[in-house]
Amino acid sequence: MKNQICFSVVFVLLLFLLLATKWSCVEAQTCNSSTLTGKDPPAGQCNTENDSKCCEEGMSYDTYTCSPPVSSSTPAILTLNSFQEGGDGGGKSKCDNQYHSNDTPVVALSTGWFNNKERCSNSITINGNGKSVQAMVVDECDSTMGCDAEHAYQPPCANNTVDASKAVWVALGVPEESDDWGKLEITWSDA
Ligand SMILES: *[C@@H]1O[C@H](CO)[C@@H](O)[C@H](O)[C@H]1NC(C)=O
Ligand SMILES: *[C@@H]1O[C@H](CO)[C@@H](O)[C@H](O)[C@H]1NC(C)=O
Ligand SMILES: CC(=O)N[C@H]1CO[C@H](CO)[C@@H](O)[C@@H]1O
Repeated sequence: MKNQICFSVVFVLLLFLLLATKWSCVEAQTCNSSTLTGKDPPAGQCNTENDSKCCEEGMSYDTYTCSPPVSSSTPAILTLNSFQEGGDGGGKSKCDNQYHSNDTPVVALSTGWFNNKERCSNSITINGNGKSVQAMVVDECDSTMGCDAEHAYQPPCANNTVDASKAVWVALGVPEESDDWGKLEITWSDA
């Protein structure tokens, strides 16, 4: 009996050690920041719908593999994106390989927060402009790549971007004429 308890204790300790090693390995998969050099998009290829930025020849753009830590009130920058066909979001959304109407509250998250589709189809709660809205995660706002056809010839995203459909902006009550429209400091959390 005593041996059995001893064995269990050792087993639990070993298991703990194994998990701890695994965790530290995940953490050791460290954040990498780098830069990429912009190229001018082919004529007429960059969609500037609603002030979307296009890459410029020779410009240096920062890239990030990680995002800041997520909490119950994660600071972020809300930007505006069209997830519709032909919109400035480029192709179909990564999570479901579909387009989404501007009237549906959906978002793309920076690469670190997107975390290899971990948050796909989950809702997040966005607080901004004194209001709150829930939106579904459908896409990645790629912080590691950009300035190519896949990314609609736009620069890589920042590491703290919540790129949202028009419906999110409307739900937060941001007036379309205001200076905040298209770029707003918000906080978000997993819903
Ligand atoms: C960081 O990313 C860049 C670009 O993807 C790559 O060239 C470089 O080797 C990476 N560095 C590390 C330490 O992973
Ligand atoms: C996020 O980007 C900022 C610069 O905008 C940088 O200072 C910070 O280190 C980045 N954080 C991570 C986790 O990569
Ligand atoms: C995503 C978004 O808000 N798209 C808008 C861009 O501007 C055109 C024209 O004003 C609107 O029709 C889109 O809804």
